[in-house]
Amino acid sequence: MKFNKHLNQPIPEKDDVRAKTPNPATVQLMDKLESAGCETVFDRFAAQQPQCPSGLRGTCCRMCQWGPCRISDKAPRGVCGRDMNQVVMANIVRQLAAGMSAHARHAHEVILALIAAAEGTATITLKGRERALELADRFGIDTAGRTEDEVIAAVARALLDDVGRMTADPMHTLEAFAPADRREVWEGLDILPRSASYESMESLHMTTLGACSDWTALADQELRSALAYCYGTLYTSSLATEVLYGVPTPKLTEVNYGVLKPGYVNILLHGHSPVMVEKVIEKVRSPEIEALAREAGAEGIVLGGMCCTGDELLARYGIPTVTNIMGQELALGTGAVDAVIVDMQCVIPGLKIVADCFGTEIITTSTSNRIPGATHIPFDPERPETLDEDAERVARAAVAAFGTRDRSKIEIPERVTTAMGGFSYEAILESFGGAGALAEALRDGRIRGVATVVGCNTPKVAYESAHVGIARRLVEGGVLVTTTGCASHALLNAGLCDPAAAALAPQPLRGLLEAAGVPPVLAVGGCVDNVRSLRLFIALAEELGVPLADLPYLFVGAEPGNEKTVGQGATFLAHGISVLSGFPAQIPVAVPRTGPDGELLDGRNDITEFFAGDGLLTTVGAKIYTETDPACAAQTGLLHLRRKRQALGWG
Ligand code: BF8
Repeated sequence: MKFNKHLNQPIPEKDDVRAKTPNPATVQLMDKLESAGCETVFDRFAAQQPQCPSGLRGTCCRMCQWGPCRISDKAPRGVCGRDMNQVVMANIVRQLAAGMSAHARHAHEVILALIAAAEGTATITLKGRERALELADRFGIDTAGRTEDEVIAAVARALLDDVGRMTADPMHTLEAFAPADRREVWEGLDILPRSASYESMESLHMTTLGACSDWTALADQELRSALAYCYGTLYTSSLATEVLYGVPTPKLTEVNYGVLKPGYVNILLHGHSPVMVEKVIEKVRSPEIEALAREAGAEGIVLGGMCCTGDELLARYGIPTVTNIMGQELALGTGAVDAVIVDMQCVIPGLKIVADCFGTEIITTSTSNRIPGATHIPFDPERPETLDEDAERVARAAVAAFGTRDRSKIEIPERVTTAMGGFSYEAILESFGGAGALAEALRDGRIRGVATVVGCNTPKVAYESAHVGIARRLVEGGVLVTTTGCASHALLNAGLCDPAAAALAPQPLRGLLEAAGVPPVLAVGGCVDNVRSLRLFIALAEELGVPLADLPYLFVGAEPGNEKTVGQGATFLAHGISVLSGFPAQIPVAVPRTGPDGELLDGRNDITEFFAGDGLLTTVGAKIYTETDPACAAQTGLLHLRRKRQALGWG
């Protein structure tokens, strides 16, 4: 590990990853790719060292053409006069806006597909009609004289409003799902949002040259955007997907690289939007495509999931997951992958570099995501009538890749892990006998706290070591854990989502989990499904009659990477739930310094004070903890939960 003084933390080198990463299959594949001369994210990260200190601290301003400006002791203001607080906060506001745009585009596609399904222009059989009728009721949609499909289309249009409304009318999802006491807090802070699109626009507007120079107003916009992100992109995507493809229920399966099989057509499903991939699965499982695979000499077809598409398919169908964003190149290193079908987001350009080493076919299916050299068969949400034939073409192209590849480089790590996924909000409550029973277990201490361990991977942390190291210790401390996204893949592959892992929990939590037949880490879905964990937090708070901010809850984002994660953390902060980050965000790290006479100088600054000191704590009741060592991070989390219990008199 090399210590980076600008971050005040060690940075892993490739051998540190080998030594610390929890999945032995990772090391096997890293070695194989290295000896094959195939570069990966680990090599490119090493080549980028040392990374720019100004970028690491968020003090580089590139928001106009007078710059770039680097804020420093020597030059404390940019050319326009912006100081450090303004630059750092503007950068964070822009990151959240970018992440929100990604999720909004995802929501837009899913909702347009829902409208098309309800109006009969797409060949999609709706599997979650009850969810739509529940939403119609929650949104106060008039059902009189309307057919069920017309009601569903009206629900979808209400969801679309929350993605794109340009006026100050209330958001349907926020009104329907946010707790009343939280809404009062947000009203008091004047941070109620209009929609995801509006707040993205406003965030970019406020941070252009000569727009807003009050960093506290930018901080308010960060919180306002977090609420737009939560209700306008997460809720809308997750709920619309449930109406389209059904509400998941728990199912047992096997995961990890070892689910790939030599002699079979191995197809990986990667990205975020469920629309094309659902139809492709239908086609792949048809007798015609299965026959095509056999004609090509394959024994059958294996489907495996990556990133959030993988999380969702595990939840809905028990399709095995393989890996996450930083494992996508490694998966191709097995030499066994014939095709990767990718839609939108978190598909790194490096994927194609490794694909070319092994002859793997990449098929892009989103109009937003092009990869040079890939086969492009996009789903256009505004032309839903071609979905069926396009999916058929995708399935045929994927299977055809089997016959054209060099199959001599296949070496699949044997490791396969048992895992249970599919924990929708309803499924979690049902598993434990309802919200009342679960709330009582939290109050009486059988469950010491509830944490959600989520988010990406980053090469700045030894791959997956923080997710697994923290989650395992939280479980050992009696905490019930939910998970999504790339963290979810790490925990699934580590065996923490196996019901047998209940044995890691102390009594009485162990007994509670065994009686419910569930693992200590509940895989709830993709990143947009973080709202399932949020709904769980809200439901227990309502049962207990205790405000969200007072409960022993924690959001853990131990290996943040994508801009989308900025909004995830801010969402939970805005709801009064503290965040444990395994890595410093791009803000100036508050490092205590030694003064000229050897005295210790206070390392605080306004930005760290806002996020990690009294700033947010006094307004929304939550703060960010940053701990890079997994053991220390878990201790910090457990201490936070214990303090919350003590303040409630729960012991
Ligand atoms: O939305 S956890 S790297 S896969 S952004 Fe992407 Fe991060 Fe993975 Fe899904 Ni979420």
